[in-house]
Amino acid sequence: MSRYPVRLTAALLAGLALVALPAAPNPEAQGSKGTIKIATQSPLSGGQAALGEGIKLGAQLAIEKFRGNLVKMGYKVELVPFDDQAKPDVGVANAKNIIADKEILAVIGHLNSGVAIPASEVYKEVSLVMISPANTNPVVTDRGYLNVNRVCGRDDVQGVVGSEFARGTMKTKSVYIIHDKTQYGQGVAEFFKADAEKKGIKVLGFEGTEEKSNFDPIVTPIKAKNPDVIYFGGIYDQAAPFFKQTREKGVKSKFLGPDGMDSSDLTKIAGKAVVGMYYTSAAGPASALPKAKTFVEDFKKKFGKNPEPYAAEAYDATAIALKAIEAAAKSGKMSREDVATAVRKTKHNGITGDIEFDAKGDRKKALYFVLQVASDDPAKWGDNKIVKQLAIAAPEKK
Ligand code: ABU
Repeated sequence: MSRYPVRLTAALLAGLALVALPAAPNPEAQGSKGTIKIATQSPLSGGQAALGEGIKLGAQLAIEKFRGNLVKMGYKVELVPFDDQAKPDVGVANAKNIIADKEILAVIGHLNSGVAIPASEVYKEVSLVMISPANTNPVVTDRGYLNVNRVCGRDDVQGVVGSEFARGTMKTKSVYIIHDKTQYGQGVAEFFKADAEKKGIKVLGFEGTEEKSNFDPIVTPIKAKNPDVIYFGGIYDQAAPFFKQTREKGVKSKFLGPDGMDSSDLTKIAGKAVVGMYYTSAAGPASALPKAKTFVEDFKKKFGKNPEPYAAEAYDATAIALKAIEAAAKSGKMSREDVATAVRKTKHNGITGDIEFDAKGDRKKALYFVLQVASDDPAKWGDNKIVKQLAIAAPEKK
């Protein structure tokens, strides 16, 4: 819709709306000013679809809940979900289609930092704002782009939360580290390793693999070295079969990992092998978020299942996007850059807490958790025990 970037026309229309529109939305008038689209980008197919679908549904619920004011102003507000398949090239191809659709004023996504980073280079070309619910790699925001924000924490903090827990609570003396060679998985594993070594934990191995099914060649040397802990920097679709096979081979080491483990699909695939394991997360579990109670109830009622981790963050990210678009519409300046500027200034009391962005787009104070898997029943993922809960300020750009 070419009229959004035209500030004068938007201002004129906003002015007319004050005079002409009734207080309650008139269904026939909905869309009279055009359509505003919010895109999501996340994996909706493949092994990481559980988390990706949760992000899409969290955004959908927020649009239904918070679009009222924009509808009253005469806009139709729609969700347009894109499947990035957790693949950088697919995310970038989608991003090119997204920027070509001028009705899209915000992107909620991605799940994978390795997809978000190149895709956001495309959004940047047209100052299209991206609010990430889940991307934790520092590079996402350290580039200092006006259009890139996240409501979750960062791996340079999460890795340290993990190593402190490994040393302090788990009394770990030795660790074997596996990662998935992605920007996220290798990145968080490196942050964990660097701090673990500082704390005197002996790193017996540090290995990257893209293997998804047969972990025999990796498990054999781990078994020989018998580490106290095995840390997996990656995502549950790869970690779950790895953990399962590791236990089947008689390895007794404890398991630990970052937020890539945080999905009910971890237990769906690995079953009893992961019960009792610890993981860190930057996704707020519903039990730690009193304000998320209604969200969880609404989500279950509408979609017939529990929200996966990062669905609540997608809900908050979408609420922020809508609030910013509303502010931009009211000011009569509604270009994509205007919306990006408004997002950066938005303060939001969301279901995951108070959200405010710093100058580089990080949440000023983000939540971090250490959790323990409670059951091999995927439906009980929400019952995982919160062992530690922290709110930590985003690190300054180095
Ligand atoms: N932080 C969880 C999802 C993985 C990523 O950031 O790439």
